[in-house]
Amino acid sequence: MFSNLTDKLELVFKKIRGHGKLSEKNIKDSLREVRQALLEADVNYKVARDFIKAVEQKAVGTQVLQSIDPGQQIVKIVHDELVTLLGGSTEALAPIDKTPTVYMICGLQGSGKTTLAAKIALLTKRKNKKSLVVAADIYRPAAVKQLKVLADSIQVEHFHLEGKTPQEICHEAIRYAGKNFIDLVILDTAGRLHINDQMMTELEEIKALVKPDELLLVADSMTGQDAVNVAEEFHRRLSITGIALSKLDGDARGGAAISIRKVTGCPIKLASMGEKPGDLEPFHPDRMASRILGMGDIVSLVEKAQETVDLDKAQKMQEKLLSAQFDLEDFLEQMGQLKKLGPLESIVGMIPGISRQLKGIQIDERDMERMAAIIKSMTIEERHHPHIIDGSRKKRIALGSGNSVQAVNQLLKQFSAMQKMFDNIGKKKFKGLPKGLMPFSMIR
Ligand SMILES: Nc1nc2c(ncn2[C@@H]2O[C@H](COP(=O)(O)OP(=O)(O)OP(=O)(O)O)[C@@H](O)[C@H]2O)c(=O)[nH]1
Ligand SMILES: [Mg+2]
Repeated sequence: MFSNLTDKLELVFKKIRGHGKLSEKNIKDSLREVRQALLEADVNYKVARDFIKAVEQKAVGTQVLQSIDPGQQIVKIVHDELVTLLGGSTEALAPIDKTPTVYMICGLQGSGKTTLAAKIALLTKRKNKKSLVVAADIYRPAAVKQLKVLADSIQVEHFHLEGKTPQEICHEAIRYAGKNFIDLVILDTAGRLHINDQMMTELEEIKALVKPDELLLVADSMTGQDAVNVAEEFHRRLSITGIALSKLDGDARGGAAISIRKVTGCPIKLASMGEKPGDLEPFHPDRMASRILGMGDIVSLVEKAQETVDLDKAQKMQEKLLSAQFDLEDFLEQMGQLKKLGPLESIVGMIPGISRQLKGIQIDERDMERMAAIIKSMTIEERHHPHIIDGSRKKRIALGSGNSVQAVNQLLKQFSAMQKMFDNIGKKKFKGLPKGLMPFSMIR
């Protein structure tokens, strides 16, 4: 996420920290570089200008210059100001406290509305509440089916009426939900390529009819300033109540995420981090600021791990690792745990200081699958005692897993290197990580 911007800001901060003492000129020069980095990340120029002004006002004060560590102080001011820019505190979605509560989702074509509908439904299900996803996109032939497939995959009820208008479908869905004790109705509306009057009128009519408790706009963070302009227009016409930023897992430059709150005045409530129904997080301005500034986001990482990883197991694994009793069977299990957490790139970005080290290293999930296949072709004894794997065993394993002997050799080599790593620097390097998070150290 935003790796270019993060890299540039880290460089500026490194320079700032390098000065024992800071002069006003040092600060101004650095802030100019910060501003440049923001503009290159496609942040709205007015937002960037005001941001720098605010930071400068606080930074140039004598307090900073005389503090023990002025560089650190400036980084903190930038961080705090960025948190403010992103909205200050976390804003929750409207409570699900009626039968039914209604969330309406709108946005341009391809922004991620249908995917978001499923993501919210899954989140609701995890809170033991019943939701109904409603296909109100009658224009794109595959749209109804797409939502149905997603809904089936997470076992959530789906609603659609053939031959009716979107307004009728939404209206009927809410009546149906009321009768069937459904807690949350999620309306997936149709998008258009560009904002046009017909789409807006349809959305206005649906809104008037269903009176949604939450009117969410999905803004595609890959589209930079365009997303901000789109949000402004939607907000003007529909008074949206929240923004969901989608595709934050891609190589978005950051401009949309950083500017959208300030420009529209509308809170960002959700962050979409991938294509799967589980890839949704509440938007936390402070954590996002930390990620943007390359400080990682340990809090989200721990939460994610707690949701998906068996922490007891992780703890035992950590002990094994550190006492060098880690074998290939454990390795296989760790890969499985890691995969459950979601796209590797997005996990790596949450670990403080790691993202930069990993720059240029490709993490290929297919590599992991190949390694898993090789280990699965070994006997349990071989997994526990890799040193017994001789030439003929290697041939058998290669054949069994559909790989070459060379690939088996490579895996064994990597495994032994990893064992050594844990013996040497592992303990030192990762001692700052919370308990149970050792699996992440394997991403190296
Ligand atoms: N990487 C990534 N892909 C996403 C995310 N959200 C949606 N997508 C993908 O973006 C594409 C469009 O998503 P949809 O949910 O179909 O978008 P939509 O807004 O419903 O599109 P229309 O119904 O055609 O207007 C799909 O291929 C999704 O898998 C996300 O957060 N990250
Ligand atoms: Mg759709």
